[in-house]
Amino acid sequence: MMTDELSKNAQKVQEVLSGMGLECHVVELADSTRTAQEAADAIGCEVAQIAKSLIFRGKETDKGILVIASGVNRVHEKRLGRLIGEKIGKADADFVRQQTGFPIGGVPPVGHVQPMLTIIDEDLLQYEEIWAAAGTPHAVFKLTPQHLQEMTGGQVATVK
Ligand code: 5CA
Repeated sequence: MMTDELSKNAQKVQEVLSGMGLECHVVELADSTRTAQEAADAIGCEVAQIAKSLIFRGKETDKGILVIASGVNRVHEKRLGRLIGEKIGKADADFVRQQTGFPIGGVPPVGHVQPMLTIIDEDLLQYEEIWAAAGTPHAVFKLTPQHLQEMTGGQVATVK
């Protein structure tokens, strides 16, 4: 079930995608897409096909780090720290909002107020189609892993 008009945040994400010349369409669903499990249930896809955009925080530099992970994977923080050369911690809701401009549960892979170092979970590359959040806990869009790499310039790595 999609609504005709997108909410403000979802519209913002749609504009970013269109501005990049991508044929991606944001859809707003009646059901919650706040978590990867809820998003998969609402869409009717595997949880592993959900590209969850997670924000971490560099403990020394205080920089935001974006990890786009498969919905089934838990990010191994020590491994991620070794990869980027800095110890990392979890971001709280305020930090997420400050870095991305979006609320937890709706953080998209692109269109953030602060461009961030981006890591892409290699496990996402095996799927023909994946789904990402689009600005609200009810908005998502479908894309390919190739599109995800192009739009974010992210580094593909093992994150789990
Ligand atoms: N819309 C869905 C899938 S498209 C979504 O955004 N899923 S998510 O997994 O990327 O976003 C939820 C994530 O936000 C959780 O995995 C968790 O890492 C983070 N999170 C949830 N609650 C909090 C909180 N209170 N503080 C910090 N991070 C949180």
